[in-house]
Amino acid sequence: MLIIFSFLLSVLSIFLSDNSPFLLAKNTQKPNIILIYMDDLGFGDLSCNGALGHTTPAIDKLAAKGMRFTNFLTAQAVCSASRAALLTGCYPNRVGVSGAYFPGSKVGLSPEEVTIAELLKQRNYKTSAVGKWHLGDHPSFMPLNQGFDSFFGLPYSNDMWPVHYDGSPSTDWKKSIPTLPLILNKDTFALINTLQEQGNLTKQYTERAVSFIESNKKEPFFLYLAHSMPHVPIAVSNRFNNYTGKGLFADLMAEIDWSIDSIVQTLDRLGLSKNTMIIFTSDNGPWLNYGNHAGSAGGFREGKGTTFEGGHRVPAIICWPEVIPAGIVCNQLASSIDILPTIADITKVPLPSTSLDGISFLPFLQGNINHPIRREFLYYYRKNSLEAVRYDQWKLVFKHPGRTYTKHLPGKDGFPGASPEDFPFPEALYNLSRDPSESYDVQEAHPEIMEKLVQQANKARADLGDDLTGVKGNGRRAAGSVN
Ligand SMILES: [Ca+2]
Repeated sequence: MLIIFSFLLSVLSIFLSDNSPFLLAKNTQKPNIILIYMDDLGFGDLSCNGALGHTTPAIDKLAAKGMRFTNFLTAQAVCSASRAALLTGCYPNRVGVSGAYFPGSKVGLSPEEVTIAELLKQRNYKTSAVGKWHLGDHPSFMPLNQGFDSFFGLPYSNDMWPVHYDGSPSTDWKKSIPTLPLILNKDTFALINTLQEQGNLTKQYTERAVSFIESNKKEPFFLYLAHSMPHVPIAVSNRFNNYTGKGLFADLMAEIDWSIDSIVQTLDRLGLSKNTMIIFTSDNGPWLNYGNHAGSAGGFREGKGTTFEGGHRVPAIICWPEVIPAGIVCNQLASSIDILPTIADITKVPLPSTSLDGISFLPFLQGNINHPIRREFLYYYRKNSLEAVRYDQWKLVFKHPGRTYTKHLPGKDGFPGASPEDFPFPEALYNLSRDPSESYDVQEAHPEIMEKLVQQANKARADLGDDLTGVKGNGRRAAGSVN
């Protein structure tokens, strides 16, 4: 009897320990998905991650209702590259995208690449992109050609305009840049001429997002809300002007927090909260040389435009009450490139036939939190330089010229301080679990780890190439281009 009982118990435990996606209930196979992508928001800019200068109560509450990641990396610490990776599930250099595209760019994310929106169209989702695009502003690269039914926002960054840091008309090279256009679908909806007008962007995006949710409450939808802020120049709407008494950056964080709260309240009001998956993250770390107009990397080294953790480690929260247990903190390594395969896994859409770099973390969201999501990560920057590789907590940084903010006085009130681009960083091995700020080299103590990481780097170079060692790589695809 005891033998039969223990046999039944072991069968039951095998069944219960299986977190494979087929255990998702039918109604959770088509959740609404809201992907909120911030611009230049640092790891240390949320109060749930330890922010000191302001609080973000609505975002903290979202984290408390879902899962907060503390070891989540953007695929590359710069605007266009990170967005290409987010929407395709690939390292940006695999899909030929690097850096930040300027207005009139002749290249963009190839229309041949399959985006999250295009995947979800296969399951009849309604899709909308609201906010900053930045994957090429030529009509053939814009959101309506990448799986989105509608678009409202800026084609690129909010500092790509002929206006000086203090809001006066530009007198330098920027005066040749066109006036910043706010686009509705394919056409110019309004021109943004002043900082005061930029101050309405967060509010305008939020209103569009809310209205999209309201009009699609009866069918599954995918909303990609890519805020332009807190990328400089920062500005707020009238309501948030001097709202906190702690300066413009704190006022802006209050408005961003209000925006997230508005989305959450809308879902609650429409009864959609339980089966909507909200993903909140950022494209890269803070642009530190902007001083009081920049965010915080929360103690991680350097910031945007570098392969140190201050550039790559970004806030990440996923809330989906129907599936994810509340209040979980996840310190497993994960990346924005894992979002597309996770969404494909949930919605049972076949992955694109081209090679992909992301890994589904659905089992993890379902509670299998002790199993690693991914163990490896490649830190590429510039055109195609492999500046560092990662295995678990180990990070090998290769000798490379790079941007540094360290030991340079930051700017103030919209004016940048110095951030030299060619600082000679030496090779170093860091143990991120003992030394999260990458401050001491442990190469000599861990020759076996060095060997493993060097092998990992060589494998990556053969696939994706590396400008630092002159390896071309054979796994890269071309960006889209126009004449
Ligand atoms: Ca950015």
